[in-house]
Amino acid sequence: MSSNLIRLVLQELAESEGLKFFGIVPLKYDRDIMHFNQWLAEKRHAGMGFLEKNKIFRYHPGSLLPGARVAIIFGFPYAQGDTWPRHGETFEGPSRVAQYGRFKDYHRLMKAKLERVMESLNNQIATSASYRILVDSAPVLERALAVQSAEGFIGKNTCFIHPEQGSFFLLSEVLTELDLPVDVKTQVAPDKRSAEGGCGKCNRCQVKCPTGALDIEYQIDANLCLSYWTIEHRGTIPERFWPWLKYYYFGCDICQLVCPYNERSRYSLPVTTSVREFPPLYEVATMSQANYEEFFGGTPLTRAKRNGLRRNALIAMTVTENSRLDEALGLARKDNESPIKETLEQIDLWRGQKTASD
Ligand code: B12
Ligand code: SF4
Ligand code: SF4
Repeated sequence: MSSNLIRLVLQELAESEGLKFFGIVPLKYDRDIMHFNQWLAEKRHAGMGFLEKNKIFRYHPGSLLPGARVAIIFGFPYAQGDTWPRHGETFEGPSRVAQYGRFKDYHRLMKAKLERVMESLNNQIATSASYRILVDSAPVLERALAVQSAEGFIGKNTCFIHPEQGSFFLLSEVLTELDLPVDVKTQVAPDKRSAEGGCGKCNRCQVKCPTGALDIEYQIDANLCLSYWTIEHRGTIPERFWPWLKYYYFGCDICQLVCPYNERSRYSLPVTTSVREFPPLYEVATMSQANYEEFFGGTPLTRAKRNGLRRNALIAMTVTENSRLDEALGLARKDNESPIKETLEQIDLWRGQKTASD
């Protein structure tokens, strides 16, 4: 089968599963490893010690599958219609969950889809070549791999953006023994904007990031990123970040919502994937282990763990002066668990200072 035909087959198979096929790329990214090491050396990864581990795989993604020759890059679209307000409107509504967190069993779902794509590809080209599916959790630089495909570029918000479809998709890769022809890429100059993408002079994400986490273009400072604090961090959240939990109590989509490439959001979550409704903040702040499993089991929110979500909900209730805050605090005071106990102390101080200044 010719290489053009293989690409068409991959595209069709991906589309039949509600996925996007981005391309076929080589298993190396020397320049990005340099950026990555610099980023770690400058401690921009905050408390994410896991990024310092498994260096052998991060440096040589091919070592995750003996005999691997290339990676095939796929995207799972997840936009659900959220938009950033323009012209003086406000970002209304209760504190929310970032769009990628609103559906269940992403890893299992994606793995099953990619299994079917690869089985079918192997059948069609009559081979039993081995492959390995990487869904989110692998110790590789997924964006550095993806950006070598023919479609897409890295924006100043550090996301991998498709010039026509935006950035609301999760990345997955399949490493394969197949000797497939890799993409020939039209290089996108970062300071230009063209049909292939590029930010040009736009800096909306930098200006709109509420905490200055993107002040250096193309590099994120996780120490300042709300997504880091509300998902990855295990202790208490410094008070300077609290005001922004009125927008999101899990993750943050602001630097993507403001991006002109996402204005059209033509990508959206496949209709077969159901979006989860989450309970009000009071329920989250006071949930038992059993409630936690019922509300959030199988969703990306489990990354923050039960007490991380309770902490976030208590803070969001505090900054929005939720009418059930005292009730929630009363229940939370009955346990001594970390980081709830420390967060309660911070809340008392916060409310004391607010009363003094009123
Ligand atoms: C750690 C991590 C985080 C951290 C750090 C984010 C970050 N930008 O690195 C935190 C917790 C903050 C985070 C947040 C989010 N994340 Co995250 N995260 C990861 C993870 C596990 C590792 C990323 C990593 O290695 N970062 C280290 C930096 C240095 O590497 P990098 O971002 O790939 O760097 C690229 C560029 O910035 C560039 N670069 C780096 N330094 C420099 C310097 C210069 C001068 C230049 C020119 C370029 C350059 O080189 C790299 C690629 O070419 C990946 C999965 C994976 N294994 O890759 C998901 C991943 C990046 N996250 C993802 C998502 C969806 C999110 C959120 C949207 C979730 C949310 N709604 O809250 C936010 C987005 C925040 C943002 N603007 O990035 C997706 C992104 C998909 C996409 N379309 O890009 C990924 C790929 C997961 C996936 N499988 O889909 N995440
Ligand atoms: S996810 Fe939010 S806090 Fe983090 S860089 Fe983007 S806008 Fe800033
Ligand atoms: S908002 Fe503008 S600067 Fe930021 S990633 Fe999008 S196009 Fe690039």
